[in-house]
Amino acid sequence: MATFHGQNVFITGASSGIGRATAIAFAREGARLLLCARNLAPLEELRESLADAGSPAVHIFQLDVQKRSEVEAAIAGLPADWKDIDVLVNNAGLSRGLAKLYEDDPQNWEEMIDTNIKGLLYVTRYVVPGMVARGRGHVINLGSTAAYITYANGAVYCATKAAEKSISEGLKIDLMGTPVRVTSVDPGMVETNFSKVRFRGDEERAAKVYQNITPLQPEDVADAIVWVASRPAHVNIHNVVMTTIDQANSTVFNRRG
Ligand code: 8X3
Repeated sequence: MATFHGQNVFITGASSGIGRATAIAFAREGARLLLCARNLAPLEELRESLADAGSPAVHIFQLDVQKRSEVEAAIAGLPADWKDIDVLVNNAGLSRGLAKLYEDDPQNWEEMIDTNIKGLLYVTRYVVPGMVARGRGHVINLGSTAAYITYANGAVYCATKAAEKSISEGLKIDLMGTPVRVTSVDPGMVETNFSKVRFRGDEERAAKVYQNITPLQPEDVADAIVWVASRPAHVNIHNVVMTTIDQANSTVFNRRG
């Protein structure tokens, strides 16, 4: 029997990158998939391949995690057979800009703080009570090596990931006495549209980020997420810090050539 047979796995920001790869990885393990993203079209496109990969049921919905009342309503309004969430992957997140803090556009900060911190908090707030009530559940937050060492021109992005690290640690403490697990999966550089989003579509600048380096792929991170979620129920993996072989921490890279 597949590891996640009969379990509901909820992934935010599932339309691309790590979220998409995680959906496919859980589909292969037989999970029922509850997926949301700001754009519905890529989720619609993904639906068939998830079924092909082995997911017995997929439920998708449009959600911007930055909007608290919409998050609350969407989770409260889930169909009965999707309400019992076993695994929550708080993946939705983004970076905007790479600039000196004192010169940066504050709009960039709003988007990162509202998505990476507040969005994660809202989803967690409305999903975790059900996990506690049912006596089962696992929250997996997407962190970053940026939480551990701040890099140049990335003060606010790094701060949002440092906040995610504190939130994951605090949530684990608050869940003591319950069987609900908390994990922060903290990758370094991953080849997704992360840099394209950061540079607002500037493909040339985004491509330079991954130049002369072998970055992690979204599937590498998805693999770690499924691994932490498939440990025995009494095992809580707190953090997975992972980078490509060409990265030592958030500031040290081995660029060839
Ligand atoms: C993503 C890692 O170092 O590219 O969180 O910002 S980094």
